[in-house]
Amino acid sequence: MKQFPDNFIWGSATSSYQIEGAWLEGGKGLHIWDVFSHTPGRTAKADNGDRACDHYHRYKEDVALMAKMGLKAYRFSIAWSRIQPDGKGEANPEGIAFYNRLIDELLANGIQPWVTLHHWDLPAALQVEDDGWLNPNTTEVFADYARICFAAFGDRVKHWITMNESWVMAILGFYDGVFAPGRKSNRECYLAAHHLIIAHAKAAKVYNDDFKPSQGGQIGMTNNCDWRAPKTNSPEDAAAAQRSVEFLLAWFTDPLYFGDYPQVMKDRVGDRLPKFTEAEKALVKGSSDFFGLNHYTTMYAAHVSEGGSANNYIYSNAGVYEDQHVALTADPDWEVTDMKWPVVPWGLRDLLLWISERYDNPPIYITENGCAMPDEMVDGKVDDPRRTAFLNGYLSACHEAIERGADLRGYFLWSLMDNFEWASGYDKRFGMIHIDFDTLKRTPKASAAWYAEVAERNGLV
Ligand code: GBH
Repeated sequence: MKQFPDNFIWGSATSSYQIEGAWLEGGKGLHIWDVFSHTPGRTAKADNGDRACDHYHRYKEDVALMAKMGLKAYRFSIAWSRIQPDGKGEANPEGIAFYNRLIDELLANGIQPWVTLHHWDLPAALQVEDDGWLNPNTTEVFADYARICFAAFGDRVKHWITMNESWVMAILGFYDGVFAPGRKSNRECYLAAHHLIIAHAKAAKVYNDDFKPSQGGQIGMTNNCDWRAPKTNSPEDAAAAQRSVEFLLAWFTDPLYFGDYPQVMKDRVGDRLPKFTEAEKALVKGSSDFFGLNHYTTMYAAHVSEGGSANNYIYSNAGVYEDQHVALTADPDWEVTDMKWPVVPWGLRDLLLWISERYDNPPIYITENGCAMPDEMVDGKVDDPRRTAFLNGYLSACHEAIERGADLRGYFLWSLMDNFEWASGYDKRFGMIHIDFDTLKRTPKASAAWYAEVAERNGLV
């Protein structure tokens, strides 16, 4: 039986737009995903998050299920447009009150809140009036919003995550245009990313200067990274895999740990890649107390001399492929999830070791890992063997990475419950809890003790 470190954090994660619903309640303003999902053709079956899991109204029921599963930590995000309906100015008391109720309910059930400030739902007014993340001033506006949250919730919240997956916001939102705000530019994506990094650093500075001394928490950034293994043992493919990870992850994490973008990106992107001033480098470097990682899958990477390639997956997954000259492929023998993402547990192990080596063994939290799997109801029950197998594989990979020296301190399963899977709508089921979206009835998958069973089998309890 495998044993994880004693104080290892076990949790699950969600995000505001994917579960809350109540899109026009509580004084909430519209955000870019409200607008995007109501724009014809942007989401599967024209699904949207208007009602989602109705968590805004049913949060008590949801916390009770978390407690029953034995969760010790819960990562959720705050909808900026509930706190500031147009993204600026006075806080909306009803928005503050909702998150106060949720946080208090979690603590009353012995569950630590881990709070993400920005999981993609930028207030629409900031997009329409200021061009959102293309405007350098949005970094200031974000820091103001963060200050409101630290002041309101920081007496009870000790773990803050500024940005969820800046790569997704920049690439899927500004290059592929398949996510809000739906733009397609190989220049804007780098500019938006630049501002996301600086916004993170400004919010971290607000926390470190004005709140950390009295509140004593931690603040960091979460980035997504799928692993890239070289397709062959040629030196060209080894370089292609390395380059691909740098364009995906080091784009964001090199600035956090070294104060600047990877050289390979500067060389290849040229003047489309913004430059940090010396003051910005100093602000950004060292601004993350921990390494937040979201990981889902692995692909093989090969060098190509011309262009690289997009692929037929739901996401481009390649970033600006014409800047990279990398072709990504999957091994046809790999099992794939409902997202068509390959299940490759060893990729997570290798990624954790890559991070540990490049950034001198930082404390890492896996803030998301999980899979979409079919979960048909039979006689009022859900059997979920493929998800259980996925978890066993990925948790074993985590364990191996720890044994080999990675400072992995926690794991949050994506997701607590089935929810609005962005452009893919409601059919992709990532949850530990099945939701019948017609009745919004909740059914734990496999059995009520499912999470506990997986944990026990892995020696986690
Ligand atoms: C996360 O994003 C989000 O934070 C969360 O809101 C979302 O619900 C969840 O994951 C599930 O999607 O095409 O095979 O190369 C995931 C970021 C980036 C992970 C693209 C998979 C491409 C896989 N994703 N990546 S593939």
